[in-house]
Amino acid sequence: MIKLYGSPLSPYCNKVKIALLEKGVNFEEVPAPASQTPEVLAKSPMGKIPYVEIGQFHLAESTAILEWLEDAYPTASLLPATPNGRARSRELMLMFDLYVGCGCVAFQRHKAFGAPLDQAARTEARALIVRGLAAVGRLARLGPYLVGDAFSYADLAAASVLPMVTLAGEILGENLLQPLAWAEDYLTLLAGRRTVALTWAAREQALLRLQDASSGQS
Ligand SMILES: N[C@@H](CCC(=O)N[C@@H](CS)C(=O)NCC(=O)O)C(=O)O
Repeated sequence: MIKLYGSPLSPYCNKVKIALLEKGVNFEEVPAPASQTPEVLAKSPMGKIPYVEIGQFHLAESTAILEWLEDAYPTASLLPATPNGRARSRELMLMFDLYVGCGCVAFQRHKAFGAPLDQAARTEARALIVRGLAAVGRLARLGPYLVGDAFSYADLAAASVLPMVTLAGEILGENLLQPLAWAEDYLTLLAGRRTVALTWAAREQALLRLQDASSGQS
């Protein structure tokens, strides 16, 4: 059985989890923090989460794991049929991973762990989110999924990052998704998908647990 190491708060872990659920692959989630211990570095060379264990084979980097899954379980494909569609789906996933999600990290750390978030950091992180979402808006062709009529890499990246955008918006006191006219309907569509709903619920629970733990400390 595939073991997925990581945390429900990590968008990269959630990408992989949603893919596993979408493909109906048997897997076990193993809660694990990012770490620089030799044991973790042997499985994840940067010490980051997620990483997976597939028998004796270890693999890190969410996109490499997705591609492995796509090769190993090509039915229930998470990529569109055409080369252009596949490339667009991958491109959109990168917009979420590299820009929108990265901008959200500071807000999530602030919420979950009480990490400091001063005005300069907020402004910089907000700008990255806004720019990334504008890029998503330029590329997306809702049909009703981001690249046509089937749920693909682009959507599982969106499903992993958009809850963080909502959280960042709550902290900033604004709806960061407002420029995307389709965002509300799209979020409803995602919420209705079992694989996404399960992942969002686990994320919410993990956030609440952390907040309870930190309020217990104060
Ligand atoms: N490019 C990596 C990013 C993974 C990543 O940055 N994970 C975070 C948790 S969300 C982490 O492990 N951070 C700890 C670190 O950077 O050392 C992927 O797609 O898997």
